[in-house]
Amino acid sequence: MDNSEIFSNLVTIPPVFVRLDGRAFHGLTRKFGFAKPFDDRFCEAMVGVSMSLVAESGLAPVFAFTFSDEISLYFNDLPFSGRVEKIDSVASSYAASALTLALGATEPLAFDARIVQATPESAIVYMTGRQDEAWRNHLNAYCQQALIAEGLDATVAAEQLKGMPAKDLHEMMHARGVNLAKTPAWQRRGVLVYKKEVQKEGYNPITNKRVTVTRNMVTADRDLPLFSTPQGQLFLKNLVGRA
Ligand code: DGT
Ligand code: MG
Ligand code: MG
Repeated sequence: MDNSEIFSNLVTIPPVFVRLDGRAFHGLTRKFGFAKPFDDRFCEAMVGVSMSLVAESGLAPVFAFTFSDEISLYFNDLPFSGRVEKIDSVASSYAASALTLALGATEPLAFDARIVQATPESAIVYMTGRQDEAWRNHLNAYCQQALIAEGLDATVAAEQLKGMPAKDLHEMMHARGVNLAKTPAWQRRGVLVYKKEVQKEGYNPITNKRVTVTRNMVTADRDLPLFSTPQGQLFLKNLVGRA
């Protein structure tokens, strides 16, 4: 039989990132009236989706990193024998469903998905780059909001900020009494969701004794180190090395 499903055998090998990004979320954030430049409820919903992807989706990424409307999932082992179409479509549709439920949305929403081929070394570079992007996005979002509050049209504000060096954006907000180095860490550095080993007190009814057991708990770290520093690089090395 002629097989026209020409991409169905396209496979990739781990490690890889799968990056999900909300489709046209400028519209979604407007519809929901999310706070600008950062909305706690939206961020917590994205963190919830990331936790669900790590713990419950069956896809089993090692960790998830999220900021703005994107989530990067890191895989050391791939589901669906590495089949690209399956991985991208299941990950993005799972995220869309989970976010719809988390927000109580009454209209459908969507994520796109792409695979980023990695090595343990390039994974560290990738994560440092995404956190850089979170910082740039944070600077831009605050400045854009400030200009709009001063009466500028959104398009004009965006034009004015385009290509402005980070230092100048920082200065611009400083002049308005906002120190962008002091905003909540999750806004500046993103949120990491990963499995953390925790010791739990338990009780063995057979031996009638208290026991300490080690459990893997999915946790969200909202106070991340700066990945570009030596401490941050070590943090990433340990993270990427997890099985
Ligand atoms: P795309 O990804 O090309 O389909 O289009 P968008 O609109 O999703 O664009 P993108 O992904 O570059 O930008 C993310 C949008 O989400 C951007 O319009 C800002 C918005 N957004 C993200 N986080 C927040 C938030 O905390 N509050 C508000 N008000 N908006 C947010
Ligand atoms: Mg988007
Ligand atoms: Mg985005």
